[in-house]
Amino acid sequence: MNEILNQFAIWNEVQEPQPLRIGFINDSFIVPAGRVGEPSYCLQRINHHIFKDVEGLMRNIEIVTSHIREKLLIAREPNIERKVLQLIPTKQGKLFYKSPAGDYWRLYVLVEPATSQEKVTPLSAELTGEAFGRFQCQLADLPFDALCESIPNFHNMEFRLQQLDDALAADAAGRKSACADIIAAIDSRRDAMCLAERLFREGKLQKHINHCDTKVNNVLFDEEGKPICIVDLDTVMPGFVFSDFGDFMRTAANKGAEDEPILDIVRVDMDVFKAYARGYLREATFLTPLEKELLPYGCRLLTYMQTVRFFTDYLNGDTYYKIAYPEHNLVRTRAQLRLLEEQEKVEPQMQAIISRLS
Ligand code: GN1
Ligand code: MG
Repeated sequence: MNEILNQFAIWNEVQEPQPLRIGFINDSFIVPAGRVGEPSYCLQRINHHIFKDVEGLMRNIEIVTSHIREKLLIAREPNIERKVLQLIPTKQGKLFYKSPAGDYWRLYVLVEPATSQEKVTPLSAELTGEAFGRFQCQLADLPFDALCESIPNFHNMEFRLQQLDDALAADAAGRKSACADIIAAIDSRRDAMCLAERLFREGKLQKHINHCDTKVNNVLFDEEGKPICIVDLDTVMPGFVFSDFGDFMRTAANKGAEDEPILDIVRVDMDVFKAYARGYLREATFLTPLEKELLPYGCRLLTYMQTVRFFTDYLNGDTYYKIAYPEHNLVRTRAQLRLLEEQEKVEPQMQAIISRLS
């Protein structure tokens, strides 16, 4: 491990790296400072099986973090080092180090003191909405194609349905025949859910730089419970703004869990919806009228997309998502499908809230 650390251009003495048990995708280690007052670091091994273009991914992160840093500098913001992630290059000036073993490593300055949250309250949802709205706004003047897709077609609904169709045709795990109701529910919504891709092709809708993993645990909070920094930038890439809005609502504005087995618990949490939307719209001042109008659609879109992704993985025999028990992906699929139905019921209320806030 010291051999790896030694590749990076750090100037202070540090202690032995300690494994950090966060996230399922990369392996993270804290590298504590040798002396009080000097920076500590976060060392990460990037999962290059999921992120196949590490070079492109790291370039994305560098573009995004320097763009935000520049904005903060111009605004003469204090404590910039806590407000945007800072990559430490290697001594060769590269953004990552590829070890002789073929692993990819990167180093960030640790943002501290900071905490993260797994669950939202309406108050933290509003502050998180501001944080993600500000993040998108800071990046809104970057051309969307300045970044590559670190996972190609990640939030492309047409592509996700194609993957489902391939899984249905192969039926690798022999699970299809028992799932006719799910297939029918997905099929009846296909057309409506590919609207964004169609509007984009027709030139009626633009892409922006999105975070693409807008969960509350990807926001760091300060000692007073205020968001300071957006983290987990691996999936930052071009996309539709309402996808980020929708993915937060899918994960946070749900009274049940993402894999809730008791479907009657799954309901839209309108207090969280309202609070996040209020915070988000306060900061995301760059939205067009169409993008605002499509925010509730974004909630349905991301929930539908997750239904399709979990179901595809179930049909494939659980090859992508980690599962805790054999039917886990099926339970997840049904829970997301129920959330989608609940979102459809409250869509007019969601629309009314967005118009009131706009
Ligand atoms: C994955 O690992 P996690 O929870 O950050 C997935 C997201 C899904 C989510 C579903 C790279 O994210 O897109 O929405 O699971 N990330 C990737 O819980 O596939
Ligand atoms: Mg993540």
